[in-house]
Order: sequence, then structure tokens, then C-alpha cells
Amino acid sequence: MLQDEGIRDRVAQLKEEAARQAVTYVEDGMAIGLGTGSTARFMIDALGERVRTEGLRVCGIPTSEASAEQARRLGIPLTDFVNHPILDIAIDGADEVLRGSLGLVKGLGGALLREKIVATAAKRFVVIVDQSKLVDKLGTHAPVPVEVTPWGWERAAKWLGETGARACKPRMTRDGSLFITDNGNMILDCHYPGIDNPDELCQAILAITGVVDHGLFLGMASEVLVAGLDGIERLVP
Ligand code: ABF
Repeated sequence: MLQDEGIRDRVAQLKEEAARQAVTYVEDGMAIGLGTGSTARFMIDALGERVRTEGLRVCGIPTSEASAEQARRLGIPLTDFVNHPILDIAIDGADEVLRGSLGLVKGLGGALLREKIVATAAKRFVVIVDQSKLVDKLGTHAPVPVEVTPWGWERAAKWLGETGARACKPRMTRDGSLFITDNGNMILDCHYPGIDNPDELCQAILAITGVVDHGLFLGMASEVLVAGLDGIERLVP
């Protein structure tokens, strides 16, 4: 048990190191995409610290209500796509990072749609992870979350099964109720036995009516900062 806690603390430290490194990329005047999840939370904390101590003037578009609330609390001004249709940088975590191409699985935090909109709006998309997220095949550890409209989700789940998923289950909350995204949709967690052709799978998933988007982020990461026991490795595609 104590050992488990030790490992958890170490992983949290690694996430924080990657997050702090990414925040060194931020310059005065930048508009920033603020990710979601425990690693992104460290990043928003570190950004808030720079705003407070250096008087850094930045603004952010958050990818979730949770990140928006954290940013407000830390005095990071928020903006929108009317004022900033293009962001200078977006910084976010991931659930899996494919060695080589740096394709990602994201969305276990439930914010995949806003994360993808923000990532595609950014000139530079920096992903921050600890080394446990690196994989040789996507789908190895994480299911692919698919955001679907609540009406007719059963049909989408059936067709997702045809794309090779072993199971596509509605995401539930800890208290046993249906998880609803910040956009009012449901998430189906689709478990694949490893994804051989991620590009093909992306197209097949998006072709299903009722699918809003999915957690495969291919060709989007400008770089990935991987925090490991020997320091931070910077990967570029
Ligand atoms: C977000 O947070 C998500 O896309 C991803 O699901 C998750 C990563 O979680 P953590 O940083 O808590 O490991 O970035």
C-alpha cells in the first residue's frame, strides 16, 4: 500500500515536471489552450504562478468547466474564439502517446471534443505526459472514448462494434449515473485489441451518424514532453 502511494507520488511529480517545462514556452501576450486532467492541472497551476509572480499577461481558452474554474481562481484571464480564433499554444495531457508518429488517445477525462477543438486552433500543440503513457500501439492501455449524441446512442454503439471494438460501453460516473460531457453528450468507451491502422479507424468512427468526435488525435501534436526517471525527453513527430 505504502509502496503504491510512493509510486503514485512519483508519477504525480513526473507529471508536474513535464507541466512546468511546457509552461516555460509561454511568452507575454500569448493566447493559450488550457488542457484538462491531472497533468494539465499542474500546468494551469504553474501558469497561474507565473501570472502572479512575473505579471505575465496571457489569456486562455479552457477545454473544460473544471479547467475554466481553476484558471479563474488563479487569476488567468479567459478568452474565446471570437477574440482569439487562433491560439499561440495549447498544452494538454494524453492517455496514450504512440512512439514515432506521436498519435494520441485522449479523452479519459471526458473533455475530448473541446480538447480537439482547442488543439486544432493552436499554432503549437504541446502534450505533457509521464513515461507510462508511451505505447508501441494505440489502444493498448486506454479505450478510445467516442462522444455521441444521447439520442440513438445504442445504434452508434452497435456500429462502433463493427469497427473492431470488443466492447463499447457508456461512461458512468463514480456514483453510478450516466456521464454527460460539458457539451451535453454521452461518451462510449470503446475497447480495441490494439489499433493496427489508426487513420482508417478514425474515418470509420467519424462516418457513424450520431458520433460527435473521438479521442484519437492523429498528426496533431507538435511535440510531446515525456517526464521519466532520467528527466524530460522532448519528442517531435
Ligand atoms: C486530458 O486528461 C485527457 O485528454 C486525458 O484523458 C487526460 C490525461 O490525464 P492525466 O493527465 O490525468 O493523466 O488531457
